Amino acid sequence: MLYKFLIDNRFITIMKRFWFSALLLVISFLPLTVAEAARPNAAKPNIVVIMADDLGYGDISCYGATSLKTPNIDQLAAEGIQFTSGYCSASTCTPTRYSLLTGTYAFRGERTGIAPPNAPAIIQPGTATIASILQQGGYATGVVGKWHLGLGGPDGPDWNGDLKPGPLEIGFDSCFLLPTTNDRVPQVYVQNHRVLNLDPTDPLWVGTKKPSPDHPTGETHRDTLKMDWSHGHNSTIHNGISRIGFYTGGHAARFRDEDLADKWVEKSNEFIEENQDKPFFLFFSSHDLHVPRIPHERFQGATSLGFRGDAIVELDWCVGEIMKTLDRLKLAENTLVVFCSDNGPVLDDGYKDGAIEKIGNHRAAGPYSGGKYSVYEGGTRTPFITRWKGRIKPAVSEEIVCTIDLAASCAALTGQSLAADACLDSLDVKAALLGEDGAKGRDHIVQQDNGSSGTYGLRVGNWKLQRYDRKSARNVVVEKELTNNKVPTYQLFDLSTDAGEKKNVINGHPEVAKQLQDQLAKIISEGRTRP
Ligand code: NG6
Ligand code: CA
Repeated sequence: MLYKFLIDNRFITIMKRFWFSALLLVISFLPLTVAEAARPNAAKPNIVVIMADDLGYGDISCYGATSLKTPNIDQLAAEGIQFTSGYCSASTCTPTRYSLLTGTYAFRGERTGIAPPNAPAIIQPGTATIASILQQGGYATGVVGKWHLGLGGPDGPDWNGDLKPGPLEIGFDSCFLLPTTNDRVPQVYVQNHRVLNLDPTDPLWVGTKKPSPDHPTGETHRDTLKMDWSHGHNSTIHNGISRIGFYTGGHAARFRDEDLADKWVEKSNEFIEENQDKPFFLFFSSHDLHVPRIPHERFQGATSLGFRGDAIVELDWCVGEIMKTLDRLKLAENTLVVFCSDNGPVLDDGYKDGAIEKIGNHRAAGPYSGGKYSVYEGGTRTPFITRWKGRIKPAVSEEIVCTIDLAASCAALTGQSLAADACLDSLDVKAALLGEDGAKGRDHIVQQDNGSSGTYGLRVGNWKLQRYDRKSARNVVVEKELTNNKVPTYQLFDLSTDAGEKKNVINGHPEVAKQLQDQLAKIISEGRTRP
């Protein structure tokens, strides 16, 4: 009896201990499990892509600028990887953004050149994009800022109705947009499928012809403008600035150019706050420093470079605000931040804002030639920074990476597989983006200027081939390299000794030229470069 009692008692004690330990175990894992479920983990980090507009390689202090200071972007670079061979795929906006989203070179697509104000959606629903891939992977996806990839069906945007297809039809859960560019009409925000604050009694009309003989334009009312135009940009006037294209109505919906940066920050912060408990993908698409450069009054005069420099300082402020939000919400350690540009720099892009007169010693494209519209390195070799606190070791990297690679690399990073016909030119350079030991970037990169075809650059190692199918090329940007804009079909440069692409060495290296010409022809004809 006593024996049985002892056994029972011991049994109960053991069981008690067991249950207690089991309970402890469960309790100790509980917060982890809840946190794991609620918060993104290493396998599903948040991803924030910040794309500047027309920002050149030499335009920020960590890339060598001394005429202005960009402390927030510099800090990002100091905490992450600063790429010296980071590229965007084209030297104009629409094709680079097309490639960023679809992971496919824009020359393979149709109507992928600089989109006019009434352009229909360029990326069709059903196309895999970096956003749709991450959305399928459980990410909340949002885009805030410049779109410039068209909206609406074949007839173009229905400005007074539903603006679709658009971002929401290709993988974004939400959007808050500058629908085209700040120099193209109309100056309104688009939130999801609608123009924000549109008064139905004052409908918005957008067109290519003067709507009435007395419609004020940059030509008829030039003396009233607060910023004069230098070429193009002489149609409808809004906020004292004449634009590309005509519009009437939608007055309650119109924005002030000065307020754009604040709005992008406000809407991005809202998106991050709302989605802080799940993995999110935010495409922060700044309008800075695209013309008309009208920074907020508090940034006007911040630099000696005029509004072009001031807009860079405004961009830097935006970056700082987004980083502050990540810090405040304790998200910096599970967020991969990518900072990049959509094309190289341009000084006078159609308005007299003093960019040329005030440039001083500032070299917007750094050591490179060309800029926006050009396949010289200055057109596409642009600032490129990745930061993931606690995961990425700070470094400077010479590996070649491109905005076109973000789709495949983010797919790989988050464990998504790509369909065979998706993202045809996006290479998985995840290891290089994260700075893993010995990681390699690309072994080649195609650069293009604008649209479906015409002008290409191909960099392989330190060799750079330029191919001009069109006999004239717009290349008047930062420097004028071409006499009368007439170019031979092919030029070859050795970037190891001639980063500025000043000396065409094609005659001295016919075999290299042939190899690169064949490689480029194959890249174009084979329809894809992703294995
Ligand atoms: C050009 C515009 C330029 C800019 C560019 C697009 C003229 C004369 N020039 O056609 O000002 O708007 O298109 O820039 O109108 S991008 O960065 O969006 O590609
Ligand atoms: Ca641009």
